[in-house]
Amino acid sequence: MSNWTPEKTIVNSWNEWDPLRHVIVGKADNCHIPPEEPALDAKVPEDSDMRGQWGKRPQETIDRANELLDTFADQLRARGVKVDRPTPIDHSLPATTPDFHTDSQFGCMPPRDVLLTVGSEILEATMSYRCRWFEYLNYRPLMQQYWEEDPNFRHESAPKPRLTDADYHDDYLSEKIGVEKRLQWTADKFFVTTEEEPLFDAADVLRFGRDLVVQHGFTTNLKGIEWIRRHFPDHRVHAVNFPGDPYPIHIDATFTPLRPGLILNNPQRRLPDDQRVMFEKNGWEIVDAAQPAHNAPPALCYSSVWLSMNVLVLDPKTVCVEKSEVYQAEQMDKLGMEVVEVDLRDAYAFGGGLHCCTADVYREGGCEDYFP
Ligand code: DAV
Repeated sequence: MSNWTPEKTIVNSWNEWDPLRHVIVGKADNCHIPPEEPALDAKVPEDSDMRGQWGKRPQETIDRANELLDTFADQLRARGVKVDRPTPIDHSLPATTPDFHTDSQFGCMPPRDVLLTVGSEILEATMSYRCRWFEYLNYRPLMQQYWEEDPNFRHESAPKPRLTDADYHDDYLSEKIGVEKRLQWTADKFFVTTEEEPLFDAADVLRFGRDLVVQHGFTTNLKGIEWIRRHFPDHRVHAVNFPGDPYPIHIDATFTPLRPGLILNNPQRRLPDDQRVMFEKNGWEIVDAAQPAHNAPPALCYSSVWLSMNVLVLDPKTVCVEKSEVYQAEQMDKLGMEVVEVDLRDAYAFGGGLHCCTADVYREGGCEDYFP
């Protein structure tokens, strides 16, 4: 007879700032630039060096990104944070379901896009790109281990979406649209994804204890937000959008809570006044983030220069900031945060910065109500 008994708490994280004790850091192994597909194409800026390219990323960039991610993991361990790493699947394999086919996958970066930790639960997001449909498999060995060890761990997976052409507006794909028109569309909340079925990426969600703040944009639709609301009935779920962003995917280079009462907001992607009410009523301050140190993203990078504000908070007084982002570090210092410098810029192309490339497993503390 088996004597298997799960017995310790492994998974617990309710917000973005309580003291971090256990985290997953992504890996760059075998990452691919996926072939064209509707939602992804809409994100690649029209003048980007990535247009029209696909295939495995150059090996020297993979090696360099892994070197930086390994060093970041060691830095976290040196501060007493337990670090787990995923088990990369073969991203060169095509992905085929009865509804779609794509010739390659994406990678196992960044974990924040796929895994949403809420309390004792880790939820695998639906995802909204075909090339990322199977990405959860990179994390299954860890999920299985947590499940076996932690009797309270809830391993959940949102309904896999069909991702047929009906999920995407084809207007978004026609000829050169131009940034002006894209800005008008995002102000009108007309995004590349339709309301065919619930879609969300985990990185569109920020956790504030009892409240979840979710960005409505390219990667998360209103039905995705409604799905999250029904799935977490003890939470209040708030849809937000940031009209200044022509390519709104993922909230974590736009709106960054640092500690109870303090949030950085991207000055080009200001939270509209009517959506500020819950923060203002509860005495939260929303301050403009410092300017990025760079005028352009690195080569073959999907993200904008605003990865400068994609920081990882270790506790309400300590924050990891990318080493070259000197203005962001200076602002953190003025806000009373101790800054831990992390060299990560050469890994940005793999899907993001310090918040992106991690996923919470355990932070101290419980579920507080910050907006009573
Ligand atoms: O500003 O390009 C990047 C977010 C990546 N998770 C941006 C958003």
